[in-house]
Amino acid sequence: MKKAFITGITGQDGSYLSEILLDKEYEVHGTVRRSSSINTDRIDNLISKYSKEGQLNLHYSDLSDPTSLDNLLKKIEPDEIYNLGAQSHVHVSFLNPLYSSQTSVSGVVSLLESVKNLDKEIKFYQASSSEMYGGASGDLLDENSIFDPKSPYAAAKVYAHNLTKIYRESYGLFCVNGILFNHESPRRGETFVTRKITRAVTRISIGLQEKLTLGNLDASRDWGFAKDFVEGMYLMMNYKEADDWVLATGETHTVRDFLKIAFDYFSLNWEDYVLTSDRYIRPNEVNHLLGNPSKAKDKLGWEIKTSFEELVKLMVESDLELAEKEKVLYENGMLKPTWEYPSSS
Ligand code: NAP
Ligand code: G4F
Repeated sequence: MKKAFITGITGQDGSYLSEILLDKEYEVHGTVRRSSSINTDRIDNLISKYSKEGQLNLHYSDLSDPTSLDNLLKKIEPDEIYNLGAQSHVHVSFLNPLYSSQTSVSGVVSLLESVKNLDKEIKFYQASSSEMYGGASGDLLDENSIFDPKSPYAAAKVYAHNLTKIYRESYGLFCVNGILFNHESPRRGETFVTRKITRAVTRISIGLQEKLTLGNLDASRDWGFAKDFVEGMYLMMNYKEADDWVLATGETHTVRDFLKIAFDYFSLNWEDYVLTSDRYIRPNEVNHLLGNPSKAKDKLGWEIKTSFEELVKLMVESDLELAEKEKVLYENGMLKPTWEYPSSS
């Protein structure tokens, strides 16, 4: 039985990756941060199914704590490490620049040093990001495109990406960078723009919310389905050699395009409901991202199974179920309809 160690197991990608690895009979170990309220909702179904027999194990840790990570790696002796943990919200990284940077930077140094010192056979995956490109060129971006980070988040990701490559080249470690373009799902955090839209439109459609306030509607992103992308992580780690890989759909769409499809689902005109505010405008913006996944398709056999339109639909349908459950709480007087929700980022 192979053992995987995942930082960020409670996040969107950590939850999908755990499902894949548990299904392949891995023993999975993940780090969770202590918080005042329980933050394991994305993996609660997996905890119920797999933790009793010890196939899924959670450990308190934090990427800012090298000793804790090193102690865990010594104890667990994993075959593979997936470093998915990060303060992953780009706008928030302008508001908490040191914390956001330190999380990514300190985590990658600690983990790579531990691998180098403990066991050079351990494979290492780093969650790199299309944000590193900066999005100014309008080009089709691939593994050889230039990085031009526009946020504290992206600058820290460039550092982590470079360090991963440096440890691969300097010490012969199996270190992989997955440069993933935006990927979304019903498990996406509610303050990222896609989920913010699907939560809002479904609540609006049944009378629980009046308006949705957003920032830059002209931004365009190469948006795919998280489950498809996480399958790519597994393929990268099982390829014959470690490398840098772009995962993207090869299509780009604006925030307006996303709004139109989501509101059309309910035959609503998005312009009647959407407001804009400077509050959601970033100090520096990544305007346009479009990736070229040819290398991953050709060498890994990786493929996109879910189109942009299907992604919007599956997120809307999942959030509609959630909104209908919320409606019951409203009808029982346990919640009150709101102007909008959530109200930040
Ligand atoms: P996410 O849903 O925000 O999950 C982030 C995870 O990191 C959560 O488990 C979070 O724990 C954990 N975390 C945050 N700060 C931490 C710290 N100081 N120490 C340890 N863990 C910490 O992000 P995601 O969408 O799954 O993305 C996974 C990774 O891929 C991230 O590194 C992200 O930057 C990167 N990435 C994402 C995309 C995308 O489109 N989704 C694209 C490219 C790259 P809590 O649950 O306690 O908050
Ligand atoms: O959904 P977003 O916050 O995602 P962003 O900034 O592209 O970052 C995500 O993808 C990256 C990969 O490229 C990851 F590395 C990163 O961890 C994260 O997962 O914003 C997308 C676009 C931006 O241009 C933003 O300005 O949508 C625009 N936007 C417009 N109104 C908004 C809003 N974004 C948010 N979060 N909230 C708004 O109200």
